[in-house]
Amino acid sequence: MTQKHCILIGAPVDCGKRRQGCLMGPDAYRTAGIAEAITKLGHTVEDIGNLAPADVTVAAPKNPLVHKLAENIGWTQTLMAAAQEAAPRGMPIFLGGDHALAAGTVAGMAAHAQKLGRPFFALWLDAHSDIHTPDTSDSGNLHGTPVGYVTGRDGFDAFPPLPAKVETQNICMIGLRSVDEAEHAVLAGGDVELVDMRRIDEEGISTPLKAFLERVAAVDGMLHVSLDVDFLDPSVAPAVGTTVPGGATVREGHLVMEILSDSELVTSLDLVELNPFLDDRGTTANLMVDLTASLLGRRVFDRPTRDKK
Ligand code: 6HN
Ligand code: MN
Ligand code: MN
Ligand code: MN
Repeated sequence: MTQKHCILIGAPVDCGKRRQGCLMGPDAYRTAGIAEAITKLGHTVEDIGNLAPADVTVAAPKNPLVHKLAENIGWTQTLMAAAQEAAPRGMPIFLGGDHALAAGTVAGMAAHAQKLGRPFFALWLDAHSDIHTPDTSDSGNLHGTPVGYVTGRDGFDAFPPLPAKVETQNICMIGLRSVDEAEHAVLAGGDVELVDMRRIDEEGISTPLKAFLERVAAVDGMLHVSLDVDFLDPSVAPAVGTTVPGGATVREGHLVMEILSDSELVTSLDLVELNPFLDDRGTTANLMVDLTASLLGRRVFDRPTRDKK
């Protein structure tokens, strides 16, 4: 694959939910050798270290359950700027941190795409759809809201204004198996491409993924991938607070990454929800690094040209 300049951006976001531990994520990826794995594939790596949230003050949220609103907004501001600073120089890889960070990373990457005049797409690899608003969330945990924010739903008035809204028809969610009622209500009538686990069981994971990638390629789109640890089955990726049984296998995870790699369409990546405190001797951190390596070109064998499609 073409050589990339990968920019590692540590985002120790831990305010998107109550259970603590994701703040250790960036260092767990470094310990698992993410930079070395990427370098070995022939790419260059720059690690800008860990960022900190902007200091903001906000009025009390309408929904009293909402947890750490100001800190979430501060991170959104910081990461939106960091994404736009890094994107012109290479491929940003955001080391999370919980999924609340995607409000900033996705909004920032969408703003960058808009500047270039290119369509922007997002692939959400997750058990959850994360399309709540602070008002519809019944947990008050804002890691369940980043898709709501970037698609311009109402209820984010205290957040930074969106520089570029992400079109719902440009989003594909793969791995779904836990969708709240309020989320179901928006998704069922909408045009987000929804690939739940049943569809994966029946069609295989490559069919819907390749169909989505064809749409991205057809318009020379930029593609952001947001990989939540709980996309994977908890038996192989235990280090996450929101485990849902019946997730993707190790091979399904790698196959997605290998197909994405072949497509050469991915321009940014989030690695989110890793809680090293819950890990089993680094298993999950290592798996996430291996998946990143597959996305960046690691192969057992190259596929013979005659097979290529
Ligand atoms: N994640 N829908 C649940 C909630 O609390 O709103 C779970 C959210 C999970 C968040 O996957 O990053
Ligand atoms: Mn998520
Ligand atoms: Mn999730
Ligand atoms: Mn919920």
